[in-house]
Amino acid sequence: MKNILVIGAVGQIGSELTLELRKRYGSGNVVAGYRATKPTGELLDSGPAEVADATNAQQVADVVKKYKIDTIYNLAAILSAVGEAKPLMAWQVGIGGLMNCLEIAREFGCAVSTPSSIGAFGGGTPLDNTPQDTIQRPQTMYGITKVTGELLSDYYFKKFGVDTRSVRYPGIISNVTLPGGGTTDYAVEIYYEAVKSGKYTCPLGAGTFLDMMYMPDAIEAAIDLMEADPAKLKHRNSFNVSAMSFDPEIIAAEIKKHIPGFVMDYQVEPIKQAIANSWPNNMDDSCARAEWGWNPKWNLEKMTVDMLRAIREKKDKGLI
Ligand code: AKB
Repeated sequence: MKNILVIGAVGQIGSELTLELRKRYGSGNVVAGYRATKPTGELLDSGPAEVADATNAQQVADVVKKYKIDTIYNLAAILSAVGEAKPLMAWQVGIGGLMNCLEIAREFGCAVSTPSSIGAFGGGTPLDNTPQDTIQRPQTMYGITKVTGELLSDYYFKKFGVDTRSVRYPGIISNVTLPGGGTTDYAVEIYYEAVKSGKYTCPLGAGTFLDMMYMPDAIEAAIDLMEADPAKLKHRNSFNVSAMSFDPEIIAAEIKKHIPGFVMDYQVEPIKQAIANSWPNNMDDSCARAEWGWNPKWNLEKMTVDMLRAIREKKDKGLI
């Protein structure tokens, strides 16, 4: 029986991951950990919720003890664009929070999953078919926290036997909880604006290719890796995973197939563009496929149909 704590349970990934984990492992066995914003709706009603700020070791330890937690999904992070405006906070949340989780995991025997990101690349990384093991010299504070997080997670596995495993997420696209402060957020915003107003001003220029993934695949990746046979894992922190790669022109063209009048123009935001330029155009995720069976199910065409359907439903209900 697993007892799981999701730190950052009201965030973009956490809100959907928590519900899926509850379906698989039982509602009472998955604690939604939050900081300032209490969960609402199904997330609150379907299982336990506790204050568990990653930067507060005592709070996290108290929840781990109370619920006999054996697995921590640590999703607390300040995303890339906000991280450039608030680098100290990005470090404190990303690395202060991770160190707390790793120390608590060492003491209480928990497994830990702390996602890395395409942001962990940069500064000489080959940008096409980016290998699993390659140069990682990112120039953003977000990237620095992600590389450091990968190294610390591997260190705690090798030195103390803490079962750490993680993926390098690309941009995650979803229709439940909005992302905040990321460079890849445009790929979510464009769907909402297409439905609401039929037009979108893109902060990244044409030709900016980035890896992306639809939320159901992102959740599957997180859970499947934690379920994988450890004997088959040659890598641990962190695995390249991707489902698709596109630039703004390609996603706009896909949306136009469903909303013919949709128009997009550009107002490039220099900070976001510089970050995106340093990230892979497309990653090689063959190690994840070989070592634990990564196999995404959603491509751009299927995802676009589902995103537009879900956002139209929200619009019809007056939710957006
Ligand atoms: C961001 O854009 O900062 C994140 C990421 C790719 O890690 N979505």
